[in-house]
Amino acid sequence: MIINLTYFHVADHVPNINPDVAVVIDVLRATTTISWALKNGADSIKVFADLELLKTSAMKWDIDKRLMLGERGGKKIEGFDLGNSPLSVKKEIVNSKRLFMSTTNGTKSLQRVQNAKHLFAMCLPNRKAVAEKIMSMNTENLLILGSGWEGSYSLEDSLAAGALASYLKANCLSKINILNDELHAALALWQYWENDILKCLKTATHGKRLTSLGDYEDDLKCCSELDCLDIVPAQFERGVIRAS
Ligand code: 3SL
Repeated sequence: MIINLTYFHVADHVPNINPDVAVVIDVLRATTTISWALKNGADSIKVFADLELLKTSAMKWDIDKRLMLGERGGKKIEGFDLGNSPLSVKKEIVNSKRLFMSTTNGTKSLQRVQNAKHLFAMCLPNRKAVAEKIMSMNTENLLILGSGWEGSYSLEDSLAAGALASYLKANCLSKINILNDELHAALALWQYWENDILKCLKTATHGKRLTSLGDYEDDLKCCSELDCLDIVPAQFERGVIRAS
């Protein structure tokens, strides 16, 4: 068996195909927040690129069972229950709730590949869990999609794409075929930073952007942890993600 892997930096780079398996990465911070929210008992997360659609959809849900998460430019949106910090989705807040979520880039990437047969959200904490899930599926083609920042490259998403490819190459019985230069570069990036992930996140433009907005040290630490979460966030219906 062979698994063909491709990686695209941002949603707009993805060709018009409906992949078998897609993995979306937004290390800082959407997919890290999604993974922690599900770990802490959130029922599900519905993702939106558009804020008005989010509000309309949320209003139809029982008020005791819903939370609105919104981030733009790294900050919580006024009027929303939570922003986009993985530290804010505590058990006592999100347990058994439906989360309605929109972020600057991550939710856009999740929407871009929502026609994939299987769609997973990955961050560094659940890299191993997602990789093991893929290895159990007999897939032939895997599309990895980063989120970047407003259409441009981000270091931390490429680092995580390289981390996933590296795990698959080391552990999968199938032959792993790296199909594009973006993923070769991501693998090289992983080899360079794998022993100092936090430093990589702090070096990244988006890490610096967050740091300039306030005290995001604990967020960066949380987002840099590797293989500590056993949660695999998977799309169950269009735009809705649950733990699988
Ligand atoms: O771009 C996104 O989707 C967010 O994850 C950005 S932030 O980390 O909340 O600033």
